[in-house]
Amino acid sequence: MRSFIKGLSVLLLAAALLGGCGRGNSGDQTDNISDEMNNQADEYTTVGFSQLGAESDWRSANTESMMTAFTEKDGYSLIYKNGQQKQANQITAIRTFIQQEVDYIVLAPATESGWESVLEEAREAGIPVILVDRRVNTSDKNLYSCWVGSDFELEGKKMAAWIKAYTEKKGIKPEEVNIVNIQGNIGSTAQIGRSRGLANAARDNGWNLKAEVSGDFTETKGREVMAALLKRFDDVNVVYCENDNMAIGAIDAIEAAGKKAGSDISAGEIMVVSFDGVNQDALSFAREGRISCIAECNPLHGPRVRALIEALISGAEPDKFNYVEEKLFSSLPEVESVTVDGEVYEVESDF
Ligand code: GYE
Repeated sequence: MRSFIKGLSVLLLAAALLGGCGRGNSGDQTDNISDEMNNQADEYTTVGFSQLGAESDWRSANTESMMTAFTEKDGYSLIYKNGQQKQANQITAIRTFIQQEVDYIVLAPATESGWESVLEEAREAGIPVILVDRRVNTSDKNLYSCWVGSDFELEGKKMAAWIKAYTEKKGIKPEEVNIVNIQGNIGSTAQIGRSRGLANAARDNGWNLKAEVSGDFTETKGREVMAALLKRFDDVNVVYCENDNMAIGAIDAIEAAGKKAGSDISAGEIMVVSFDGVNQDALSFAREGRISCIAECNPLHGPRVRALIEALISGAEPDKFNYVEEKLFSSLPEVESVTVDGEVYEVESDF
């Protein structure tokens, strides 16, 4: 199919060259457009990128990283589609990419389920799919070439280990730890992993996980959900926010209710912890102690996806699952490192 496009381009190019003497007359613009299209088909590796939305600073940084990794100067033509948080939009985008006969499809899926049919269509069209950030849960893992992103459950486990170490150091008993989880979009890999990390730790440590409510990874929803939780419970002392944007919203709600976001739980402060470490305000909050700890989630996947595509182009078979390394950020001196599954993770205080 794609060699047909190339053949067609050659014909169109020949026609354009033959008609070259006509340049400067009224047909000019059309000629330029078809020339451009031919060049694109011939010279560039075309990549269709279905991004799930623009809900957070993490997402914007991720989109930006993709845009700068796939430029024409480096031989790529990137077609970007924003799915606006809707899987249906992402499915339409993938179908459009298939019709456009792109060389590669990169998918950042909103949620894990419901991808079988469209990925099957991409496979039938012979277009490799690379997953970035979140995952899909198809039973056939050969519906995509490979994935790159974070180990979200590990992020959750590291955060839980930090909470455990901190509260122990401060002499707070497990049964006095009253946590609410402001979750990301339900069914997304980031939510599933981070929620699981906390729920398992709460069960194992004997903490009270009082509620789990989705804040859709947005600041507005984070604020709304936290305001409602403060009305529902008067003893919450730890707020686990599955991203920084929701943490910023939650802190707003805490302060609007006349409480203080901070780590001094025994003095009635409400400890907020979160994930990402991309939003500059959140990082400043962490420096000031209004956010007690942030588990880093690295969004700069553009060059990683490009390396995977280049491996595929060269005929290599990249690893199926490619994880990025991440840290914990906290300006509180009490916890210097945490150990999860036998691995030691230093807590970075200089960020
Ligand atoms: O943590 C959040 C974003 O999937 C890792 O999605 C991503 C998450 C990220 O909206 O801020």
